[in-house]
Amino acid sequence: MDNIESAGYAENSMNTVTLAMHGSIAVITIDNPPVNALSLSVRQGLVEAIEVADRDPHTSAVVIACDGRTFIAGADIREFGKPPEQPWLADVVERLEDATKAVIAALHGSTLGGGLEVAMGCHYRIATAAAVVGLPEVKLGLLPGATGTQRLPRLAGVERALDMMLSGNPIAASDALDAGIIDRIAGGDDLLAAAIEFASEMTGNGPRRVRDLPVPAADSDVFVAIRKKIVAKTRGLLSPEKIIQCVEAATQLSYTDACQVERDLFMECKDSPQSSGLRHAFFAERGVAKIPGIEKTAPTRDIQKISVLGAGTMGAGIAYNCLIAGYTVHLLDSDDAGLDRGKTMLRSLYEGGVKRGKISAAGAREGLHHLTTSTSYNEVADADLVIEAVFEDMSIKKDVFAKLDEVCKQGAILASNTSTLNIDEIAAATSRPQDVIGLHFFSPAHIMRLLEIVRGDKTDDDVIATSLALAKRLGKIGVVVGNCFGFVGNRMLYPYGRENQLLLLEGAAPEYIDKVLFDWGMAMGPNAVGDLAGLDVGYKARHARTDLPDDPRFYRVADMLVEQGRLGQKTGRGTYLYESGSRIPTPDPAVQTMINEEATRLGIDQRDIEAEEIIDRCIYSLIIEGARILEDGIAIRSSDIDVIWTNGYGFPRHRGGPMHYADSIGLDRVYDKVCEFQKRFGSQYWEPPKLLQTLAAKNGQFGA
Ligand code: 3H9
Repeated sequence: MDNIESAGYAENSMNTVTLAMHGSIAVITIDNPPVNALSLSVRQGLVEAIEVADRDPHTSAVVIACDGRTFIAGADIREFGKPPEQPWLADVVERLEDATKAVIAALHGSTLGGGLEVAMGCHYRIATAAAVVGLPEVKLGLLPGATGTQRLPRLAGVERALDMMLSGNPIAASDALDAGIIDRIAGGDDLLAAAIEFASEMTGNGPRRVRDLPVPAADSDVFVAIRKKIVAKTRGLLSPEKIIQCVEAATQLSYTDACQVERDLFMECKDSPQSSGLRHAFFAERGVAKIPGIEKTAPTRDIQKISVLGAGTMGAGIAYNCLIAGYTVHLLDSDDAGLDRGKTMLRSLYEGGVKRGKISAAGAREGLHHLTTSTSYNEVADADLVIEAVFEDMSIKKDVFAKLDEVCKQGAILASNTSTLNIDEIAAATSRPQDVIGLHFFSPAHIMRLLEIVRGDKTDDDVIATSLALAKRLGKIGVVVGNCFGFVGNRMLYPYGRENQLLLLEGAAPEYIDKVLFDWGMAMGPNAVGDLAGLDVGYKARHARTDLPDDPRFYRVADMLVEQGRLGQKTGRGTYLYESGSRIPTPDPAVQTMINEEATRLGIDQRDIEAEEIIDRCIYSLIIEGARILEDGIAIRSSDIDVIWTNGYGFPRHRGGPMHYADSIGLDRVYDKVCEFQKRFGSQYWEPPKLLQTLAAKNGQFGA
């Protein structure tokens, strides 16, 4: 292998792109860890290298490959917040395609976004069998902006291309081969050798340019149908509609004109607050694993067997989650009836998994083989991790942990799935508080991605590191939080729910509040959520507290509903009515009458309340509690709070999370609004936190 310095190129200034000869094949290699993103130096290096290879008389064909764990995983997302620098990626792609010699992309790992656009600018594509390819830009509020919206329909057809770009999900190499996106799957395990061989074969064929392929015909019905299909899912998101417009342009305009449409719409998306929110969410989720004082490589404890205590909905969901992640699981309940319920639920979760194609029938049978159940603690003795999911009651939890302390082997991790209770008090029931941690799963446990990892005062670092690794293996995002009532998520839920409850008394109908917040982007309105979760859950938690505000309006409506046996969906009646077996809420005039009468009794003058006030009071109450959580050191950083609310509480991801949302509107404006609410509604709930005041005064941000 020779460098072709004689031809004027060996490597670019940042060493991210190199060019070397393998016989007459020029191999351009990108090495830009961790994911070979298309940073400025890579774009420059690619242009320089292709120029050299193209004019070198000894070069017959060119291979583009990547070092490290993946081919190019996309544009460098960190550059999107900065002024763009030339060469633009679209020009790089065009330059590769303009080459007069065959250019072959050799794909391994994840070829995503701009990476696939580069590959589609090459004349041929070969991939390893394990490679995946996709255009995930939509997940970042973007569209494929380097000719991807024009190239993919030419290769894969309009409908397949729309499906890939609107879902953002990658597809396997074998599917990409079927769809015509790649030309060959490398047989052995030496991708480079296979790519060089492919290049030698293609030398005689020369370039085959995707832009010269026709766009397969698609009539307008295709676009009508796809818009209809995605409308409910995309709810006000900008980029899915723009992606459709780009593909429509591909079917109607010349390649050059349609590329201009793509360019303009890409810039609109890139500069939108939605994309900024989604990009923030992307990096925030990758930031959570960075725990000050605990290295990513910190030692962890070996977890093979997990005991789950409590075979209720939550316990069975956690057990299922652990089983499909490949752990050996033991499920314990106090009686056989409880265990039977848990086993039935586990079986039906497996059946659902098989039906949805998430797991094979053989996999389901195999999974159930790794499950044991018992009503005795003896089987817990050799568990590496115990996850307690019994009633949310401190005295019961203390009894359980005292028992675990007696029976569990030394070094076992003892975790509580408490959603609110003091983890240090639970740990104090054992002689080994260093092994105790909170693992707060969200319901349904096998679906919700969030895991709040609650570190106690004495929790060992390796217990935290093990919990983070466990979250990853369970397919979850683990966020380490401190110990206080409700931790981060539920602590913030209190003021949010409180404002909803006050708004009800002040005259806003439940269905109106829910619609306003749903339209703003929340997955569900707070009243529908309360009915789904069960109003008794919050009731019990509130009534176990001794520090509630002295305010007869505080969660008054929810308390009355529970006291009337209206617990939510499970009783067919909560804030709303539910027909038997239905989850669709119907407003109940009797509830409205009850609220109105209670408002009169409490001396509250009901009024018309604008949507803006509902949004501001609910969302700003979240923000100021988030600020207090930061002041108290309960969250490590504000973006962790955002991850919790976007993944556990249905906060719209395109708004980034409550703290990013506050940063995006400006903390001075947030502070002014909080002061206005303080004047209107009093200091009991609207005292601006010091942190907000300080940051607002210096034009700062929570996320700075
Ligand atoms: C695009 O291409 C637009 C174009 O169409 C048009 C342009 C004009 N940039 O996820 P991981 C970092 S939009 C910068 O933990 P994994 C990430 O932050 C882009 N950085 O690894 C993390 O850093 P740190 C379309 C990036 O193995 C580290 O890499 N492409 C980028 O679990 C490891 O990441 C995408 O949306 C990036 N593009 O998963 C793909 N990607 O260690 C986005 C990653 O400091 N990326 N980083 O925390 C992914 O989906 C996953 O990272 C991937 C690897 C599957 C590749």
